[in-house]
Amino acid sequence: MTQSASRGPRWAWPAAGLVAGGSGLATSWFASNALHVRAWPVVAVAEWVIRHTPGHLVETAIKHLGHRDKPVLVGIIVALPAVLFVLLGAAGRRWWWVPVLGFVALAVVGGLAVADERAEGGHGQVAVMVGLLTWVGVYGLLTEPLRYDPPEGRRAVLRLGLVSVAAVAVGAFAPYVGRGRRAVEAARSKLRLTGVTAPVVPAGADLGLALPWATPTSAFYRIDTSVSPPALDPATWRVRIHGMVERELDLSLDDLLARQRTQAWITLNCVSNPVGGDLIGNAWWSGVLLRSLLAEAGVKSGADAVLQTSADGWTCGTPLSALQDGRNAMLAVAMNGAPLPIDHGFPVRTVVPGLYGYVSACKWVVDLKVTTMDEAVGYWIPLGWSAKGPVKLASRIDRPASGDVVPAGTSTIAGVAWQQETGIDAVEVSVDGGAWQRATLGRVPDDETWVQWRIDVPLASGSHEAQVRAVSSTGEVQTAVRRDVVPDGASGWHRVDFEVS
Ligand SMILES: Nc1nc2c(c(=O)[nH]1)N[C@H]1C(S)=C(S)[C@@H](COP(=O)(O)O)O[C@H]1N2
Ligand SMILES: [Mo]
Repeated sequence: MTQSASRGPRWAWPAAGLVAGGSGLATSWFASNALHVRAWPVVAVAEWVIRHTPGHLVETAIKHLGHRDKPVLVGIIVALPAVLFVLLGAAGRRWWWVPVLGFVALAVVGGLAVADERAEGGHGQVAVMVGLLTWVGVYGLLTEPLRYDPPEGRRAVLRLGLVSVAAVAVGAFAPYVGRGRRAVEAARSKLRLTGVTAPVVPAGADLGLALPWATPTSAFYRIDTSVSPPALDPATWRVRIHGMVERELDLSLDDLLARQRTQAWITLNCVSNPVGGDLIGNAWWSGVLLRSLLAEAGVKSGADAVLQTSADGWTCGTPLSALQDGRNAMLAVAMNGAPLPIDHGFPVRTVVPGLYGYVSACKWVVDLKVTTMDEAVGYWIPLGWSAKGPVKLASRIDRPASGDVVPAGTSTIAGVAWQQETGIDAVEVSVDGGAWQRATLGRVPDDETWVQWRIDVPLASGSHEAQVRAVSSTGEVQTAVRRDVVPDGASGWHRVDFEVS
């Protein structure tokens, strides 16, 4: 190599950086799949960002990006290195060591994020190393023809093309190796759960006016910190119930299924649900009551909480009382008559009516430690959320929606109201600031679900506004005081503005 070398076409260097970078991501993705490591370094970095973002920022992200928050985050976390790959590749034209140093620095970031994944062993670092070796090796391979004097441009282009095709192939083939999500999806579809029945909507519960009373699984909201949900093999899944108990339990799925089963309609909702929001759903859950499992283990006196841990290291602390009183708190194996979808916690998750999901509804649950409330500090608590999360009394107008234009005459206003475990006694609607009028309620099997309501009001043409408030079965009237979702759930009346034509 001589100093006077032209080093080939200028664009070939950043292109080599980009293709080498992409190749490393592809081979590390392949290694993660082959080694059954959930946290591909890119995923690990994305999850690290989520984990270290204060609660109200996560909240803002959910508000502005809706349910696209994670695709957006992964997009950013892939786009950012892409820009770096291009810059590093270009710099390599003059200083060979810049891309090498850059690749090493990126690998260190990935390695630290993987190390910070609580549920991941040393395997994750193998994927990081594979990626780094690919980066350096492929970059060397792609730029080698450019280092001759005169540079062999055609050979460089050929290599760029071949390596790009190979990288895409490796990336695309990755999900087919190892016991990844696809294999678990197959095991899930083969799973036959006896005693799990299809949901039958109780007569009179669905008023047929707005959203369905029973939320279809496909429309059920999803909230978790996992960028790549754990794909757990039902054949090897186990849950351990330990801590302040007389007899530790260590159960396989078959062990769990051999026990007395329960089924119930339960409405689950997220503490991050804003007034009028849709982070709430009602499903038919099948599983085993936690109260009987805890009785079997024998809770020692002095315990007042259970620290739940998922396969991906997420945790939540649940008051023992909510798991031992009469409610249908369960380890659920099925949702709406079918095995839990992977995204909703397959093969087993916890469902506790009356508590927000962040303190109770552990998906992919693998560990239940009976302990005390000050020890059971879950994932969200240090990020600014309240340690206890009982569901607040709330209601929502689903029809009309804000901005709707409805025909003149009698208008139907309809929606839902909820306070699981407490129950709804009445729902009241005020139109254009007028007197509160009682709505008609749907019938519900018990107080563990939301309640639909409707009211018919004659309205003249023009702009109108409607507000709703619920009254609980203890006589509490839903507060008008507006509170943000942090730290323990939103409050305030939902209002819609609409036109009558
Ligand atoms: N493993 C795990 N379980 C989890 C979470 C999580 O991030 N990881 N999020 C919780 C929160 S905040 C809610 S509201 C519910 C949502 O359950 P869904 O996604 O099935 O609707 O799951 C809970 N269980
Ligand atoms: Mo949540």
